[in-house]
Order: sequence, then C-alpha cells, then structure tokens
Amino acid sequence: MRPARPIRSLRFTTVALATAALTLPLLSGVATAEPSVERHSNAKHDRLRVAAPDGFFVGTAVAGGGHHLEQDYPDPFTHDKKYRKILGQQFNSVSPENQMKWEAIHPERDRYDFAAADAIVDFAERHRQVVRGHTLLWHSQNPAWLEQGDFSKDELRAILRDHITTVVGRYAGRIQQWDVANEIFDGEGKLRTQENIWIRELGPDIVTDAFRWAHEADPEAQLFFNDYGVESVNAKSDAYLALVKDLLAQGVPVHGFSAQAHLSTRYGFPGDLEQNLRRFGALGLETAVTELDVRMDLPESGVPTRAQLTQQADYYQRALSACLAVDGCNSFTIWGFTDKYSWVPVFFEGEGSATVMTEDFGRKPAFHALLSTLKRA
Ligand code: 9MR
Repeated sequence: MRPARPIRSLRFTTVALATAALTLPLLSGVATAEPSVERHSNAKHDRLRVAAPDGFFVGTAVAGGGHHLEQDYPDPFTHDKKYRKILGQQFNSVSPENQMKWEAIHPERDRYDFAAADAIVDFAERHRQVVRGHTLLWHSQNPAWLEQGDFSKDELRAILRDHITTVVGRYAGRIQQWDVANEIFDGEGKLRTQENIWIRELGPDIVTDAFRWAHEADPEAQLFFNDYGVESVNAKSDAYLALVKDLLAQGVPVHGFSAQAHLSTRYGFPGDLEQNLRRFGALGLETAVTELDVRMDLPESGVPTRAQLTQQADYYQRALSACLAVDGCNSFTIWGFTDKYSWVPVFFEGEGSATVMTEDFGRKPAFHALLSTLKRA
C-alpha cells in the first residue's frame, strides 16, 4: 500500500506515526504489509467494517454538539466531507456523540429538535450501519429548563416518560442498542443520588421505569447500562452486576451492559476486561465496548513518541480482543476516529492523541492494530 502522497509532503505528525508503524513488534504482520501511514485508502481490505467478522459491529461516535460547539470549526458531521466519507467506509455502527442527549434533542420543555439525530440515523441507513442511541437517563448534559425547573415529582416523572416514549418511539426499529441509563453509579459503586436529577427526585426505581418505557416504545432495541470505569472487576462494576441481577429477577427489560473504556496510558490496561464482560454475559446480557479512546500525556512537541503510539495500539488491540473473545460482545465503538474532533484535549490539559487517526486522518498504529485484530478474528 503506497501513501496517497509522498511521505515528505505529509505533516510531521503523520511522518512520525509512519515511522512508528514500521517498527512495532506487536503489529509486525501489519507493519510489514503497510509500511507507512497513508492518508486514506479506499481499498476494501483496509476497512474495519469489512474486516469485522459477521455479526460484529465496529463503530464510532459521530462528532457534533457538546464540546464541538465551542471550537472554531463548523459541525463536523455535516460539513467535513472527508470525515463523512471515512465514517461511511470504515464503520458499520455509529453513536451520536451528543446529538441524542437531552440538551440537544429536547431543548425546551415542549419542543424536541430531531434534526441532527435524524440526519445521523438517515446517514446510517444509507450506509448500512446500525445506530447506538445515547442516552436517555443521565446526570449530565441536561437542559437548564429541566435541571433548574421547579417541577413536582409527578411532573418530572411525566417529563421523563414523555421524553423516552417520544425519542425512542421516533427511532423505533432503527436503533440497535440504547444506552438507557448512563453513569448512574459513582466510583465507589454508589448510586448518584445527588447529581442525577431523576434518582434524586424520584428514587432509584425510576431507572426501572426508564427501561420499561423504552422497551414499550421500541421492543426490538437492546437496552443497556453504560458507564466508564467499569472495564475491570471493581466496586462500580460489582454494583452493576448486583443491580442487573435484581432487575432481571423482576423481569425488567435490561438487555446489555457496556464499558465505555476511556483509557489512558498513564494507567495500566484493564487486563480483566474480558473476565468482567463475561460475568455480565453469563447473566444472559449483551455486552459492548462503547466509547474507547486511549489518551496520553503529550510531549512538548505535541507529537507522541513511537513508544507511546505502540503502547496505545496495544491498548486498542487488547480492548478489541477482549470483546471479540466474549460471546455476546458484538459491538465495539471508538469515541471518534480522528484527533481532529476528539473531546480529550478539551477536557484533559496536556493530554491528547487519543484516537486511531491523526488530525489529518493519517492512520496510527492503533488503527492498524484494530484492522489486523479484526482480520484475524
Ligand atoms: O464527547 C462528548 C463531548 O463532546 C461532550 O462535550 C461531553 C460532555 O460531557 O461528553 C462527551 O461524551 C461523553 C459521553 O457522552 C459519556 N461518556 C463520557 C464521554 C466523554 O466525556
């Protein structure tokens, strides 16, 4: 595979990554087959979605809303042609990064705005992609009218029911998996009884209602608990395991558990990810990796070192391998595919380079690690 342009014309970041790809012992098969980082290849055998085994969904967040609104670029999904092209070619699953969150889709009490979410679902259908809906009950990115409103308990319950029925109902049959409840536990495995408006005002049983309402609105969608920091067996994932067991015993329509997997090379890879997913699978649940990225402390140059990229590729590969190894882990999503639009530098000072492609869509070792792992699967 030749680069689309001569290496010397590529930006420094891309050249550095190309050099790293050459020398990765971990990725030796790929590195020799693809000695450089090409800008973008249209070859079918270079596509993650083509390499994925039948029935396995490899996805990405679709950039827009959230932190993007404060950046000096227009909406990525609607304006960046190259971005859209890669989005359609590489992935067979997409997750709206922000466009289905409350603040985006329900900006006023009596008004929904489906434009951005509709555009993504339409795009997905045209490109034969499934969609992961994100999210229905969360403590963050709620509109001010909701968080600062003065509602009675009955009103709040009606507001949530209306939201879930309306949003899930609108896309019924078109969403493969919904993150119904997002991040309801804190790091110690305690319910977020203060931050989460629903649990605070209505008690923990509202979570059960959310699943029931979502199931009524779309009986086909797989309904998930989704969180970060639950990659390993720990207090938080234990809390989910106990909750899910309890809900299943009550006949609540819970179908899945997913680990976001916002990882950092500052910390070791969560080596028990597979074991953790398995114990949820043993309950009969689908599992998924939903928001993988691997951030790193950037050197002063802003360009990651070869060793950093190698370590990052290793984390991506191990996360994918863990999912592939578990029956019922059929959905693996990265939280954006290019550093151009990553949330990481906006939220973590000095950290970045968390995705599998550079800002100019050069493929990092992590991209090749995913591709070769899918091909082997
Ligand atoms: O990537 C999202 C970013 O654009 C938003 O500004 C941010 C606000 O909280 O949310 C980011 O996505 C989050 C996701 O919805 C839930 N898990 C953590 C993700 C990263 O913060």
